[in-house]
Amino acid sequence: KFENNKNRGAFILFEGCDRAGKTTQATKLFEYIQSLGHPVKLWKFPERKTLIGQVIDEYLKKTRELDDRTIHLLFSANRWECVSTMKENILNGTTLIVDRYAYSGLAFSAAKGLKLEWCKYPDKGLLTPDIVFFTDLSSEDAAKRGGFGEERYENQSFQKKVREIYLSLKDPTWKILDARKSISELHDQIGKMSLTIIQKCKELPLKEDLF
Ligand code: ADP
Ligand code: 2DT
Repeated sequence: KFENNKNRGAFILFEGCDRAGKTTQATKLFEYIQSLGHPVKLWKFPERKTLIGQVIDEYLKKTRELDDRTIHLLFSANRWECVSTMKENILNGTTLIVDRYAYSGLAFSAAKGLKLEWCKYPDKGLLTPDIVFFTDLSSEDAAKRGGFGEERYENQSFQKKVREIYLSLKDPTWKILDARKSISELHDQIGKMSLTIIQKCKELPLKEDLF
């Protein structure tokens, strides 16, 4: 289960509801880490460019209908098809900043009524993030950040359910951030914690034991 991997990169994950600032913070963190000269890449799930990703994209754009379990499994397969590349990057010393991952899979599918245990299974054994930043924002505050978009799930009542599931996961390792703070205040907080984890990870094995 463990690799002997000195000087590996870190796997830094951002999770949270729509509009909570994940993309803003992931991008700022990427620029910051890059400016310090560390090898770093920015990733986003779903990865819409692969064959599976294209089907997911159509589903999100509502040009394709799929059964709830089918789309759940496709989101998971979309992570599995990227995992060897992610692993290769990390073991080569590149830090990955990832925008959404398996926790989004749990929160969004469970919010539709699927059982959490069922939802977890397909992602069991995926690469485990070294740190998870959960940007927390109420659906009311999220709605104030401009109208929701046209994609599936982009409405206040569904986002409220998603947030409840996320918070019920209560993973003690998550760093829960108050997304109402200013962009720069959040960035300072995230930047400091990320540098610490990047140093620490150099000596720690990369884990593949998600869920
Ligand atoms: P997400 O990726 O979580 O959906 P974004 O980073 O795209 O969120 O941010 C959604 C919107 O909120 C954008 O218009 C962004 O500029 C704005 N935003 C992001 N962070 C903050 C913040 N801390 N305070 C106020 N507005 C923010
Ligand atoms: P954005 O590209 O705006 O983040 O929207 N989703 C994502 C799932 O339902 N399951 C998953 O496993 C993942 C990664 C969250 C992507 C949308 O897809 C949802 C919002």
